[in-house]
Amino acid sequence: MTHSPDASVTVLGLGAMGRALASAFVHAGLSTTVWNRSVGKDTELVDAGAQRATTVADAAATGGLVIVCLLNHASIHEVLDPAAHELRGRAVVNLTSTTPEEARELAAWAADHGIDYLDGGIMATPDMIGGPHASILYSGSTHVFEEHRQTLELLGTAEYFGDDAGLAALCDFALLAGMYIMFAGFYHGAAMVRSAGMSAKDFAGRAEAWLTTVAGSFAEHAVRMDSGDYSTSDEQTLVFTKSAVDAIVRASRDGGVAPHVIGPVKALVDQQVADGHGMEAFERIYEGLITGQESDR
Ligand code: FVH
Repeated sequence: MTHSPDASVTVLGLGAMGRALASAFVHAGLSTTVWNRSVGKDTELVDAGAQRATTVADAAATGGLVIVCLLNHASIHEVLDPAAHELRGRAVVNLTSTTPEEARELAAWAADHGIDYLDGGIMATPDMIGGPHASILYSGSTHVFEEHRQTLELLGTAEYFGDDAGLAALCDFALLAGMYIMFAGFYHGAAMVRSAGMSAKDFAGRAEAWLTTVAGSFAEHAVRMDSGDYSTSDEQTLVFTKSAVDAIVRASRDGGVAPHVIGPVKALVDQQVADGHGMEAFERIYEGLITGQESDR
């Protein structure tokens, strides 16, 4: 069930993202209270109609939905802990990036203080907020999500993953991991062609077309990954892939490019071949990534 957007919203944290969030609320006509640790970042928002709060407690006391967008997990506690009393009974949506375990810890802290907590992972840059390509993943309090959904949709598409507060952060970080590795792959390719005088700009168009095409096969790969059956009748076996990746590593070195990015892919392929899976599909390297829940691996 959706409701009308909230009459009032409070945004704690006015970095680049917090300002974009607050701006979307102000421009949608919501009564918006803003607070930031250091002064000066609220000027444009106040000029546009936002109300300035000088303390977190004052900001929290204004009522309505509370949106938190700070640097990290530690800064959330620094800001919210002293205002826990004022936040009792209120709905808080945290859009600061945290790990899933940090999000769960915040949900437990909120529950201990009578605060209704929803966690969110923003899949957008500040300039995208309020536009058609902004997406925000949520998990935690079902009540907060349902009650404030229409307000949250002013920021971007809102998707709810369930009442485990860590799920949105997990999916957020999983998508970001893929993004960083993809960009590093693009930089590696650009470094290779640079040795022949091709600019990164010229390479970018080719890389975009190629990566967009091959990304179309994710779902096909996922069938093997989910089933655990990596048998294949086509020629793209791990032995074949090893030959290709080994050659790419040699070509990189010949061109003066360090194997820092491609090297881990080679290591994963080599391990699967050494373990006797050479005639299975490339996707089997997925199994080599599963190490249990040890950290820093
Ligand atoms: N910007 C982006 O593209 C990404 C997109 C995806 C999601 N992230 C996450 O959003 C969080 C905030 O990001 P941001 O871009 O607004 O970050 P900054 O511009 O660096 O602003 C940080 C704000 O946090 C305040 N702050 C930091 N430490 C403390 C503290 N100990 N106590 C109180 N406030 C603190 C800082 O205040 P100030 O320095 O201006 O006084 C800013 O308001 C982040 O989790 C991204 O991962 C954005």
